[in-house]
Amino acid sequence: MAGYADFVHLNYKPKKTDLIVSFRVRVPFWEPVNTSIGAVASESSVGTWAETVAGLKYAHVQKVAAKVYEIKKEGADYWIKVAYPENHFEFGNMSQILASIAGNVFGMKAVNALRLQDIRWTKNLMKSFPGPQFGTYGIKKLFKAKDRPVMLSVAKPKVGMTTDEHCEIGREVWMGGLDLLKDDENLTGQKFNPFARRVEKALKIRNQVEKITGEKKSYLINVTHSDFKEMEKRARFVKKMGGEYVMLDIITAGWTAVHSLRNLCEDLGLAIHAHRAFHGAFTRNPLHGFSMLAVAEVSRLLGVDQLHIGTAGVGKLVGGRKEVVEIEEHIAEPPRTLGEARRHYSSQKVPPNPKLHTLGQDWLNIKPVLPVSSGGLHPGVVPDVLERLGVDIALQIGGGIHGHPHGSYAGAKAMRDAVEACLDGVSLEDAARHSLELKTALNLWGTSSVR
Ligand code: CAP
Ligand code: MG
Repeated sequence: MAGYADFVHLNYKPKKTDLIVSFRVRVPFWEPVNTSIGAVASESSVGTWAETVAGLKYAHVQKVAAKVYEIKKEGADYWIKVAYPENHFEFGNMSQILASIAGNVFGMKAVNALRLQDIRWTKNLMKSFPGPQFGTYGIKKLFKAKDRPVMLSVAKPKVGMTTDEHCEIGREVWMGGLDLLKDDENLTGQKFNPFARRVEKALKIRNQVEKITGEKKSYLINVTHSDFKEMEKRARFVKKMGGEYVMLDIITAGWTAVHSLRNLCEDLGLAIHAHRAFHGAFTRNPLHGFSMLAVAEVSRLLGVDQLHIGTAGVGKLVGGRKEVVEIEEHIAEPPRTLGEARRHYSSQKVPPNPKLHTLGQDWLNIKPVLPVSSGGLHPGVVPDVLERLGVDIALQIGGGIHGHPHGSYAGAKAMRDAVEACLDGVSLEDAARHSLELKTALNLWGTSSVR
């Protein structure tokens, strides 16, 4: 019969048609290793605790069963690789795929902790998802930003301002030189700032600023709602009002919302900005949960155009340099640092990284996703972020603009002057000689990270 340990096959050679998952497993002291590790493959594919389930011996069931084919001990943990025949899954159904590989397994007593580190997708499974509509190069084209970061600011305070106050901040950051205004993750359609009124008023101001500056400006409008019908209504309204983007809190809304919104945005021709609020509940603990790298891969397959990935250790939120650069390399082209020749869009093969236990991936011709770096940034740390993540990113600064002593316009101009200084190879100190706004920001926050 098939006990948990029967799902361990160390001589198995994975096929191209196997989806591969790398897990970190903390085995309870009282559990034999192969039983604990076999349980991960069993409970995430076809098995259960009862070894005498007759159907487990059927050949066609075994054909879609997972197999542990590699086990490596590292300190107190085991790093394992599990192969899942792709026909185990329903093609095009991300919710089912995750219900298998990232479902009950996290709660099993057979493991003390379990972390899903990376997924290597099969060609056929990847092709069953939409991928980004615009992706990095479509977004950069919109703003004529082929050799610079896209620059954006989220209005602060996060929520509570009136629609007029919020939209006036939009005017200031657009006039101050940024490409995008952004709603905060928890601003949707509250009474004090109703959705439709905000969209209408902000886009009217955006049109005025475009005329004055001659520059393309846009707005990341948060359509997140727990009722998809309402979300659809809001996305259609954004289109009607001439917006180019919708923003979605992908984790609190869920993968079905992401996939459905992606399909809708194909019809509407709207780009999707993916905010990842709530991810820290399961990505932060290196011993247990689901990695941000895996979240980023799922987001790319479902087709968001830009995704928050962190600040690589510079800002206020967790997410160290190695981890964030690894994520960037999986959703975007490898970082193009300051001064490097522009890299053309190409299918992107990411090599495995044994140190991080990531599996590598050939992304075929699925468009790259524009990485968004945000969280505790200010003009003084722009060089650090661009040095770590390159220029093919979207740079978001909220408090570091609206906390500027001379207000949001000055804060936005300080950010733009800092970015331009980096692209011109000029130090911020030198640039500040010609920019009172940047000088004031440096006097207040210096060039070090916030806590
Ligand atoms: C940043 C932010 C973003 C975080 C999200 C905030 O504001 O608006 O939501 O960056 O984190 O609410 O904190 P500040 P991440 O610029 O004022 O910090 O980008 O890591 O997903
Ligand atoms: Mg926010």
